[in-house]
Amino acid sequence: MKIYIDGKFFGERDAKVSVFDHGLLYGDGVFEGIRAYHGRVFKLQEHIDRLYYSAKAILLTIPMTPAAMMRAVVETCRKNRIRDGYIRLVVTRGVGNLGLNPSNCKKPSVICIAGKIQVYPAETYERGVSIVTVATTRNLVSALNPAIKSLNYLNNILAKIEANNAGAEDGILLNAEGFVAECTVQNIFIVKNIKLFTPPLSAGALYGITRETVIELAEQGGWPVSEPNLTRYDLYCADECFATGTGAEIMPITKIDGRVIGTGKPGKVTRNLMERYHALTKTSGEPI
Ligand code: PXG
Repeated sequence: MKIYIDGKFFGERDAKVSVFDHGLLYGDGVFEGIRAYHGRVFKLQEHIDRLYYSAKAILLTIPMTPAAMMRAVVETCRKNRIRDGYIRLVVTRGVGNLGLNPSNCKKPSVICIAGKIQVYPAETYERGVSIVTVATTRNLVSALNPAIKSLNYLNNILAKIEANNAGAEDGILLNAEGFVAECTVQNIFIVKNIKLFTPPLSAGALYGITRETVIELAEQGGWPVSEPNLTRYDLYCADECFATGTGAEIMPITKIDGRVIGTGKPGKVTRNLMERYHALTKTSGEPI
């Protein structure tokens, strides 16, 4: 595997960052998880836009243009002969001293890794997953806004540990007010009376690219989508529920906190969206 670091490619053994990089010392940096399907990078422009907005929000100036960043991603895929895969794009604050102050870091580092993707077995999509709400609340929007896709993922990791300990396949984070925010690395949707609902970003959700794609697909299909605050009651009483993310795509959720959702099987609307999402991955994206 060839890994891109600051304009050069390195073998796996030589692809290293400094122990003084503030990405490591403080989780000071931003990232993206992107997928390639059939020799195309899916939603590349959207991921690059989000990366630059995340960087802007933490006052990190990425030392290359968005166009050059897109070329670096495509080039990394080419060098690794990726047609279907997972791409991890990381921008760290760069090397500084042991102090917190980011102004000691002279140059952010850009890293791109393109490899194989570990997909969920088809059986998981056919039965749907069983998940739980966790006690760890989502980071406050006023403290560390979850809209920033930063290298500091401990809030999500703590939620994942709780879900693991409960024997569930993932966790749902509520915000400090008790409204639904999102799953550990996925947004959440419910379907009720042929209408779709997903939490607003102000509830502590990431501006998910799959979320946005699903909203577009739903509207094209004639199903209205709205973004009200949702409670656990709304989840429990939904007709259908699913999670969205680059890695898992559209994942049916059939059990929450031990309660069966809808019929207990992936619903009609969910299955229709899954089908149309797959069709989209076959036909669009930046050619490698
Ligand atoms: N919420 C959070 C907190 C995320 O980290 C999403 C939602 C979904 O966003 P996209 O743009 O992918 O639709 C994410 C996605 C993975 C993985 O394995 C995904 C993320 C981070 C780490 C791993 O899919 N981010």
